[in-house]
Amino acid sequence: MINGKSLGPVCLTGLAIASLSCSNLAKNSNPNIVVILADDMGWGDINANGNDNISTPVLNRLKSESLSFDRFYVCPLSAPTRAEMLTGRYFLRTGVSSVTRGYENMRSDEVTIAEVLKDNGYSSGCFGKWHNGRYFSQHPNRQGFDEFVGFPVGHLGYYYDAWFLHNDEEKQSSGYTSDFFTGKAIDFIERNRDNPFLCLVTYNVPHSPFQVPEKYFDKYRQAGLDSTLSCIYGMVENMDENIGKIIDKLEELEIAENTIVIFFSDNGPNTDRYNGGMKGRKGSVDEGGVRVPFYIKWPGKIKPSETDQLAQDIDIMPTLLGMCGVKYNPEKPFDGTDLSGIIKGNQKEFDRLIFSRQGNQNLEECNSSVRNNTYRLVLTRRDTLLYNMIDDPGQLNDISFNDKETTGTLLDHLVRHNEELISNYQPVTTIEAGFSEEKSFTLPVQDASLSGKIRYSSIHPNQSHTENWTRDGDSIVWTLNIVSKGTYKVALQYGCTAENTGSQMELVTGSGTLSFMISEPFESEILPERDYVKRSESVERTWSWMDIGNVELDQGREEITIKLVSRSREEAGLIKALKFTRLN
Ligand SMILES: [Ca+2]
Repeated sequence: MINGKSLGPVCLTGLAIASLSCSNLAKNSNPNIVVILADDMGWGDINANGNDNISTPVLNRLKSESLSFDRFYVCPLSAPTRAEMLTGRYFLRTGVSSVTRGYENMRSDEVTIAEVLKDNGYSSGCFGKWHNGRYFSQHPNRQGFDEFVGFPVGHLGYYYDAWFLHNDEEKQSSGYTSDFFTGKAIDFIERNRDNPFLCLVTYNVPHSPFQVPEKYFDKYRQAGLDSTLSCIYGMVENMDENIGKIIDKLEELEIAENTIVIFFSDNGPNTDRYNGGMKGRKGSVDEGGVRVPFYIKWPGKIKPSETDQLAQDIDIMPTLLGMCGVKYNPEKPFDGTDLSGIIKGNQKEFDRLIFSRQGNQNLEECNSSVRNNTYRLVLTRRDTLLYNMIDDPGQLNDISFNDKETTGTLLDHLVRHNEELISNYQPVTTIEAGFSEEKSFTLPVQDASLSGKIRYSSIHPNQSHTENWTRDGDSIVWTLNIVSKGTYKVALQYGCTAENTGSQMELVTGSGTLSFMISEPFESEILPERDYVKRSESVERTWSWMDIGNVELDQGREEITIKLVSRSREEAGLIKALKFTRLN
């Protein structure tokens, strides 16, 4: 008996160790992946790209240790680039076409790189800006990321102590956002050091509003740069330091050799500034709007060098799967190309067509372009322009009249490419809610339609609130598709001075009308001024919540309206959002 008792556990322990080391061996053959994405940073915002006014020692070193793609292209705006990176497909196929009002939403049945890697034993985390949909099925947790610490929309209103989502839970951070997201990414890397992981770090800089800790700003201001540039370069330098912390952590954990690190930006620079003499900036389909730095590093596996191979964001997913040896047959075909052969140096560079476009309109109503090794053809609402990018990288001389053949050929490619995309394009702007696993959902006013005199607090609906509730009968309405019937407790996010309390309001849904009154004052305050440049975004304020009662939402199409019935004074207050918490 004594022998039996002591033998049992020994055998079990031995087996457990054997199986653990066996699975670790299998897992460790897959490299970790860290993808770092900047927001509104141009090709020229790196010292190693010829910018003597900015200090980016970490990115300089990363470039020198990487294969640097010097002809790397993304979309003119944020959400489209992110959808293309995540799926390997042109943004219009994914439902995405712009940056706000639901046009940033990616279809939930798109298969992301995180989902594929997860199926292959990876853990996955996303830290920072998401911008491909805020609602339940579009959330990073339902698009393959085990962990999300960030914000779902196009920008934050305030970069200190910001409100963010930890998975589905809303929390308040502390400190400057880039520092905060870096800390969370490092924490994820530490916890996952022993298994393969995908860590996506999506900084929200140097996107506006222009806020950065003082010392970064002061350095550039004292060097004589203007406030805007000082803040932008300060934001980039702070990000550069934070990227250094991530790279140092990989080395400290001794996993750098088995980790692929990628750095790039989501579109061209957000202001006119040094960008290597290229034409265009963020939003433009010219070279400067869509060409960004792209570095890929894998010590011992990727030879540090520079390539002029044309490449783009839709190549990232097929290339990473190729680098990791992950077999995957996409049901929805990739538009991108697996460049792992180019990266390993066993495939010759090749010419190809890189398409760029804005929005979801037909070609006559937007700007578009197509690029190959030699030429860029640009189609605007008025003109068809052709540039020789080797002789004329700044796009100064239109040669379409002299080279009608190339113009005709490229125009033909551009038109056929766009006809196919536009004819299959379907936006996902209707809000989907009421999933059985969904505990609550929030409807921000930025996704509502406003009527009467009610207006947004900024020209950008993103992160705005509504104001000017000054006329009885005015309302705002959200259109939803409710997946399953449920009863919800509803709360209103608002601000209202003591003298403006007492207005009669209504919440109207398909199942009836709920009357309520804003009776509890909340003096909503604008957060302390920390902008270095006057903002076009909404100011950020403090908010309160009030319960307004319970409602039933039926399955199917639902319109949810907040209506001002009768004011007690001039204005009824400020309204930011509605929150629905499921009771059953
Ligand atoms: Ca951007």
